Amino acid sequence: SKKDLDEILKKINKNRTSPNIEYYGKAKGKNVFIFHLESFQQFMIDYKVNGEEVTPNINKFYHDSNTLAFDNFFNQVGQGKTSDAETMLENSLYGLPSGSAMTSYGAGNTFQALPAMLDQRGYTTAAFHGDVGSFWNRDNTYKSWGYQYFFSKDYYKSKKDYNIGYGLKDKIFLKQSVKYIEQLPQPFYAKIITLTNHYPYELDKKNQSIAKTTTGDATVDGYVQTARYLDQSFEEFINYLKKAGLYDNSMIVVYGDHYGISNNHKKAIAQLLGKKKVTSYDLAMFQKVPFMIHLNGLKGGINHTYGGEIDVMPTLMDLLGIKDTGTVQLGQDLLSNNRSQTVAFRNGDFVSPVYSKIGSKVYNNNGEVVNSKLTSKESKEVEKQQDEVDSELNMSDKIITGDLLRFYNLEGFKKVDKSQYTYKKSVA
Ligand code: GP9
Ligand code: MN
Repeated sequence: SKKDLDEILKKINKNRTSPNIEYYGKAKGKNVFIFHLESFQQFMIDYKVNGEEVTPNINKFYHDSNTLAFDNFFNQVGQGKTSDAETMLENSLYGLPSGSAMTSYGAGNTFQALPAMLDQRGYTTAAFHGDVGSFWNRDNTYKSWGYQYFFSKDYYKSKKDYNIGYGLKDKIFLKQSVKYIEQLPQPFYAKIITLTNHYPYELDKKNQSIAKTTTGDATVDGYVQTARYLDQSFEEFINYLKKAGLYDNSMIVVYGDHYGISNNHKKAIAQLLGKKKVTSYDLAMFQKVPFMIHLNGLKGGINHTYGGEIDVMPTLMDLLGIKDTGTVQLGQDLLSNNRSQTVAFRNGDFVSPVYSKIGSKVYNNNGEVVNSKLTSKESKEVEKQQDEVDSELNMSDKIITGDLLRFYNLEGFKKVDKSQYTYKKSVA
């Protein structure tokens, strides 16, 4: 009800951070790319197999002097996987405790999403993906989020060997996407969702350019091979942008949506990380995914703040110079100096620079279990963090399951009219 929303707003208002003036508005009016690296984890950055970098091009981008990268950035998805990542990135709301928010609420709910905000500021907004439009209910949800265009599989030329797994192979997908991107009126906001680096990490022979790992775990060992393919696809895409003259006037945001190797593969993970065995703490750290922002003239470097997908939208809004003093969002700008660094996982566990809580165990940042060593003051601190996490997840669930944004009049924002968007394309 409206009353729930008022209570939530009170808490959100208390947690609002102030933007970092060094970065505020730096991307104002620029084109924006959100480049989604499917199942791509942070540990792959600079990772080598037999002395060979698996993803040299993504590594180069990561270390570019105009790239701002975050090396303590966590995926926070639940069962909704990719769709949870998308929900967090563009709404700063969590996915649900079970199922997918996009599937269950994407069509019916009111949202105040980033694409809609930009749409209302004169941007062209478009999403690109090589799977069918109905997957994760994207074809409905994207309308609610203010996407003017959704180029799904129907928009792409396809032959039998163009596809693998869920859809088009990334290189083929990206090559054709650029033809559409070039025609978008600028400034635009374009989200590009890759697909090939997806479980079970299959790749046709001619696209294999690095040997599989040798953990003996069949679903794990192909991961570096499809990650390498993704790396090459990414490089090709960057080169297209340079050729099209879009590289220099765009903010390019690159992120990994969630783990590629699940916790069911502990032995293989230990081997990949060069450890005897992995603890729950190691597995929590294994949930890091890349988050990088490239923009000409942006002060780059590697930022160590703890954060996650929920924090992306406030970060981008500040960079774009969009006021967020009234928004209903649960994340905080990663560049803000007074942000909280407690990162919630969807199951209520959390990590932070000092203490992390996984199940009932409290870990320090050396990965040691410290439950019995905490002073009562420290225990209280951890409890406070847990309360913060629980309340954040709870608020998010209320907002989504109660469709609370329908009661909220965000200053300067016009309620999205879904009927003005159609993504139809006659299928040949
Ligand atoms: C499907 C793709 C995969 O279109 O986005 O989703 P995932 O299985 O990673 O959630
Ligand atoms: Mn995914």
